[in-house]
Amino acid sequence: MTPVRVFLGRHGIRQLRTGWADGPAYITQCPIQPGQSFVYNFTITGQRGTLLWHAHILWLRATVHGAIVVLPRRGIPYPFPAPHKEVVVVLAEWWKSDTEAVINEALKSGLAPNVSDAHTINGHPGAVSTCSSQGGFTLPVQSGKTYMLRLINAALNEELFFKIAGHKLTVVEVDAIYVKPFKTDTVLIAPGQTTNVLVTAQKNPGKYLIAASPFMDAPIAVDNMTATATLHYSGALANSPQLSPSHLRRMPLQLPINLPILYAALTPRNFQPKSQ
Ligand SMILES: [Cu+2]
Repeated sequence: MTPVRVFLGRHGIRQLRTGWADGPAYITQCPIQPGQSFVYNFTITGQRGTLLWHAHILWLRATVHGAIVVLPRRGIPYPFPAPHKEVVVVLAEWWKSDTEAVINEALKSGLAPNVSDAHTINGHPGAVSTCSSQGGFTLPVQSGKTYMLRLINAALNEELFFKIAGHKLTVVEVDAIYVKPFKTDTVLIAPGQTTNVLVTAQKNPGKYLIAASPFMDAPIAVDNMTATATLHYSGALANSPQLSPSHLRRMPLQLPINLPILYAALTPRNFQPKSQ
């Protein structure tokens, strides 16, 4: 791979008095040259929540990205019951080709860039017929416990639906701002955005499909691959036998009903919580 210059940006961090260290390359700062290093030194004041950092030059953000988790100040609780566990879930895209070649070709031809070959949930596309890794990301849960998923859309350009079969999601935070909690089947997240959801393992112990698929309401090409992961119950409900790993493997995967399809234009509008 050719060495490339890179610049890292943090979405949503208020860079008080360090604004020179955030923004697109060549505007507020020169990119970091190959072989060089740069330490971003900034103070986060009065902020907490889930945010995204990614490379901010050309299309390097396709793979150079990650989560920023700012916890509340010590002793200050969440404005909702504390979850049993917190899990970062990064949704992204995957290309077979070099993404720099893809964007350079588009800039040269003036045509839309090629779309990605798969979507991913924590780096895995899940059960995709053209991919040798069939496993995908697994979210282990214990019956009766509540988990907070810090969902991040790190895709380049695509808005993504997120859904877990049989389980409601309670949205508690969007873009590092607490919201009045509301329940939904499906979350829609735009690139660069984050959503924290609570999910309680209160269904029959088993395996449930987790899915991320794109939303597009314009007649342009889009990667229409659905990324999948699995929610696994590892504990047992009171009065029900402990599930052994081999038993769990044999259980049928519970599929989500009504995963929004591409061009499901009504869904984003329906997703708006009712104002009260
Ligand atoms: Cu950005």
